[in-house]
Amino acid sequence: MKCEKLKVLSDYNLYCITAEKLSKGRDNIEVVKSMLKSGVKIIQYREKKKTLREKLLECEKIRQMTLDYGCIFIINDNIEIAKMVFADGVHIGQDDYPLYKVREFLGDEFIIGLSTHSREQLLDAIKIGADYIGVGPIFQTFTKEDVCAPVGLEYLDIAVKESSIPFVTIGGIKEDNLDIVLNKGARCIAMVSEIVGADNIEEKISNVLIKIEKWGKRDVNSDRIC
Ligand code: 3NM
Repeated sequence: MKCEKLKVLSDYNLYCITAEKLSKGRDNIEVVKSMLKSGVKIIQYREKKKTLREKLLECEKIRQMTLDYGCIFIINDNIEIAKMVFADGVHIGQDDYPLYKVREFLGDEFIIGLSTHSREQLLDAIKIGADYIGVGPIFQTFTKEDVCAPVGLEYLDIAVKESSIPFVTIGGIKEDNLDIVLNKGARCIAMVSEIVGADNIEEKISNVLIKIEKWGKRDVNSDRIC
């Protein structure tokens, strides 16, 4: 079951992340609806400013919506909410609870993703049992407040060569520079502002998916075993 879900992360896919303050007046629910209608297979709920209660209520709705569409649902940081709404997984950062504690709390069937920004963190994430990692920020981004300086394409090269677990490439990725990271070997691409801040989210996702899927078709080794 988890292995099946992880295929979405190791294959050519768009990984969408919410950010209500960048969503041009639309709320998270409306944005997620557009993502689902556009065929997105994995969505992360990321919301820093709301109360736990508000986040729980939104996540309950999004859990049902993602189930209806067969979409994987990951929650950023809030491991308790992830457990309460039976999400598919969580995404944590280097300064959050240690992964072994999150694993203990959520169990083996939960997907746990960890943000990494260096080769050292990548190797450590594999050792401590992350199911997938974030690799970034590749380019400059203003979406994440406490983010480190861009790690550049060099770190992406390292992830392509050395990551034995699925990785999601993130940070400053737009429709316009997407080909650069795909050409380097990135497969699952995370975008925040480019998608939630688009005037027409469905049109934007459609354009982005066409590009990503084109690279998938070119890649004869596209079926990675998890
Ligand atoms: N994590 P945008 S960069 C949420 O490098 C997040 O770990 C990052 O937003 C990391 O697509 C990032 O708008 C923000 O640049 C990405």
